[in-house]
Amino acid sequence: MTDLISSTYSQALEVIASVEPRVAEATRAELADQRASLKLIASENYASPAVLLTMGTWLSDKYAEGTVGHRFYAGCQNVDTVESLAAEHARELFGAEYAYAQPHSGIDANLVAFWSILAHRVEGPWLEKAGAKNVNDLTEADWEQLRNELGNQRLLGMNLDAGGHLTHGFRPNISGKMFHQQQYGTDPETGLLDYDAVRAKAKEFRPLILVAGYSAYPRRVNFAKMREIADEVGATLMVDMAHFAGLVAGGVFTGEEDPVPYAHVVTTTTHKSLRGPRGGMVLATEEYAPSVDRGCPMVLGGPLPHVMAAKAVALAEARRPEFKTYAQQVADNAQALAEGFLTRGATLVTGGTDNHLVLVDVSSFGLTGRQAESALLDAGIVTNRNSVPADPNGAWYTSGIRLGTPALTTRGFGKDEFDRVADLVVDVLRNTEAGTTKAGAASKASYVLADGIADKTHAASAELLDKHPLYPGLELS
Ligand code: DSN
Repeated sequence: MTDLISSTYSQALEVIASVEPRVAEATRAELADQRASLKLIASENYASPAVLLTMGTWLSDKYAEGTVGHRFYAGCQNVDTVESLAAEHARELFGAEYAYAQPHSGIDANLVAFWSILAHRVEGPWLEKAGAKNVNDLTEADWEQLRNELGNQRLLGMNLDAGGHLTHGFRPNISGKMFHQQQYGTDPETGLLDYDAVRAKAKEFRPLILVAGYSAYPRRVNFAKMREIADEVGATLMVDMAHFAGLVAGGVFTGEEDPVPYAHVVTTTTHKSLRGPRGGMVLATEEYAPSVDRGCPMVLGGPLPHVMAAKAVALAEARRPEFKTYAQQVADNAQALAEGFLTRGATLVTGGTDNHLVLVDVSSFGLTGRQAESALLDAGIVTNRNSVPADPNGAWYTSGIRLGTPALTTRGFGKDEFDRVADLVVDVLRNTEAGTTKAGAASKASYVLADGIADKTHAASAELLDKHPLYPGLELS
């Protein structure tokens, strides 16, 4: 099989090079770069060759606006097949009543969720009140009123610097403009979610939508409690599980930590811990299904059939028993990484992790997140800077770095290797100093990495990486 994959990719790159050699070169270089670096970005992974190959076909050439069996274009029978398969695998894998495989990304999935909740909760009852069957029956005055009602809804989501995502009501994102939004944070002492505080805020603010989920919170969430709060204030519970979908799929998050039985609408990406193609997905209860199903053309452009096909392949992979082993290892490795940092004196937000990521507060090393991220990159360690709660350095420079285990776990790293990774990261941070601007003023971006550290770290990483090759057996000619 690996010979077949090697010759398939080698020939494909030749075909590409015959038209635009620089694209073929960049594609080759990306493989080499990914093979040679410690990829610790918590939202990245490595999809299987089957998933990658599925994206490179003529399914891409088909327009298929609409939904399965109800398209605005003729000749969509094969797109119907792949979209139905993706949805079926998603329903089975997550135990969801309904799955929508069209969103192109996580942001798109969240937009579909927001608008379908608004359609279900606001537009539907409003049309009834106005005596209209659908929006085409409305007068200009009706439209004005409907627009006001849609645009005056309240959304309560997690603060960005507590670990929430920018689509959960952050002002620069459309979610922070289309909703009256408020945010809940985490306990200032422990960094943990305080459900009583969320409840108090929800009771005071009475949101239409309560959003749970995160992109940088290193702990699990109790979704039964979040649903209880949503019910108490009459809100729709929407959970964005983009980061931890793989841990749900792999049975690590079960019971009250599994959002699917508790949320009305669940959104996800498919390329993070779920290890599929780059894309998004929405799961919903039957009650919300008809409005989610209107995602395209409500807010989405034409679906990407080649990517939906790859989602079907990835979800089929995630239904295999070995995915459960993978997901458990992701969580075990995150524990090992956190312990590795703590034993070396680093400060972690919430003091540890029980999901797939850790958030290191690098201010104790005298650095901003931006300086730490850059120094680590020089040493071949790819992370991303991230705010910590009440971050004095804001969202651009930040005071933290976020590290996740899904990608290197796919390469076969275990707990010992993640302890070594913590060792390498701490060594780089200890040997980095904050720099100054050319004029000698303090700078949140400049840094000085001690001589020899980058080379030493590259060599130590190479030892780990060589033991766990990426796409083993794949050789490009
Ligand atoms: N960009 C993703 C992440 O890194 O968490 C979320 O959108």
